[in-house]
Amino acid sequence: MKSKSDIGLVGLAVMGENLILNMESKGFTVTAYNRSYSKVEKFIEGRAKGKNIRGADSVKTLVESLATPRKVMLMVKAGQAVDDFIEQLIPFLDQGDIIIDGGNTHFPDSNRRTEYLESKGLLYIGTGVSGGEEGALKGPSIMLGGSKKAWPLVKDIFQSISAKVADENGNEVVPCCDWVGDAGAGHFVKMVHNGIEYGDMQLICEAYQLMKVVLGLNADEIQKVFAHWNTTELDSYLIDITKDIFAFKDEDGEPLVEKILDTAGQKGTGKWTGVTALDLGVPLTLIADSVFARCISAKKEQRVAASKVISGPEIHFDGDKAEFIENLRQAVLAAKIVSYAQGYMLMQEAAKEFNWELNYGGIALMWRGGCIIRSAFLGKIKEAYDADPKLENLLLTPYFKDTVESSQAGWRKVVGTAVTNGIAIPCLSSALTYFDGFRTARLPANLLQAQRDYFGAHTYERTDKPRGEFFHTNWTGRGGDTSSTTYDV
Ligand code: 2AM
Repeated sequence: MKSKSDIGLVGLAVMGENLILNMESKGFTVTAYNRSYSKVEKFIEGRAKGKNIRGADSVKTLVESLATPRKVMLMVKAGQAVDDFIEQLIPFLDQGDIIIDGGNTHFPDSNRRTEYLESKGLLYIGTGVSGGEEGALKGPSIMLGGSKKAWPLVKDIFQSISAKVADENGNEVVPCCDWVGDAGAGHFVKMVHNGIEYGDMQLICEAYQLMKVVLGLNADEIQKVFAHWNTTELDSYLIDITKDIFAFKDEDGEPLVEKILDTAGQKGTGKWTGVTALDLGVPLTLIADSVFARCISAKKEQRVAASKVISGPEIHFDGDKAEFIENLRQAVLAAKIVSYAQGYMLMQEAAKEFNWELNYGGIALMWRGGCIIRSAFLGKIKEAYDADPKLENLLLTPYFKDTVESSQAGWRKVVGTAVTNGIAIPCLSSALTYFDGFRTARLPANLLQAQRDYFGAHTYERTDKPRGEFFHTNWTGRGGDTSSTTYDV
């Protein structure tokens, strides 16, 4: 074992342990530390035995065991525990040492901590780590942000342990790990990743509901559809596991999925994404609807009660099932494109707001492997941003524009069939509504502005006058000519 460790890792829950084992397997020596020391002993005597991993029994011994500049990665519970550990570490660290938070941190905390630690002469990294327990062990997607000066010092470690995807010659050498941007940018991008994950999952669930309820397909038939979809542009980890879920039988030979209660849980990252979009004024409709879909699913008792009181249409389908399934595939693909276009818009708006220079093509590349939303499709996004790093909206690039245009007839039929049959498809339909709004030159917001001006004198701009000139009308003859620039209602 080297006399000094390359990195220290704090927090021996399963993600932390797996990251340590992954680092060690790539030739790095790691010091392991945990608040409760018993976990260190158990790890050193167990999974870490015989490996280049040393245990530390205090923060002091942890720091003393590290080569300089020291690198300490925290994999502890997000929130106060991270701040507490930072405070414990600071007295032992020297200028230029690096603290890395790899937990599920909300990005404003990483913005704050970067500034705080830089003010003390230290460097900070907030990084998203995606791919679950298996990813942590075998190759996660790693999205780093914080003090840019720290990047060259940790690049080798993180790119070595990350997932890899193929280069243009088919060799699995391109790391799904890159520098995203300053301060909380890494955790921001991880948050958007999770929001997109919510959307992708909900789209698949809506497709399942239509196949089951409208077409009357059974689990085996649905399994075959997803297996086929996975050979198309929808090729992705989530479609792949969905196919496996439909093949999985309970002890009595029945599909397990049909026995699972239909109430979805959530840990809050989808909600953060939606709230951030509202804060920044970005129409992130699909992800927001996927969060609300989980919320309505959680109201099981209310839904069961309502289902007994409120009636809907009878299910009726006399079309061609194979044709409908192909339309459905196109609908999922088109809606997914809308979702990613919206997610990228959110990142672009955040970049403006927080003064980040985000690496958009690199983000698509980081998501190509290792993480939950990994898919072939992300290669196309990378190509689009490589061709035009200042791209405003993915829907305007040739590949995505052509795909959505050629899918839209099928997409509209699917949404129409769902609406006629009374099947809730919040994401498939709201994505279509967004798409139609986005491609409409004149929306009815002229009337909205008139209403605002009527009741609140909020003023409006005119089509026959230059932008930036505001008008107020005395709509009723009562009131006055005073606009809300002087008073607000
Ligand atoms: P523990 O084993 O001592 O509980 C995941 O929960 C990891 O975060 C565990 O390693 C846990 O340490 C650590 N953790 C949770 N809350 C913490 C806190 N307030 N301070 C330090 N570590 C904490």
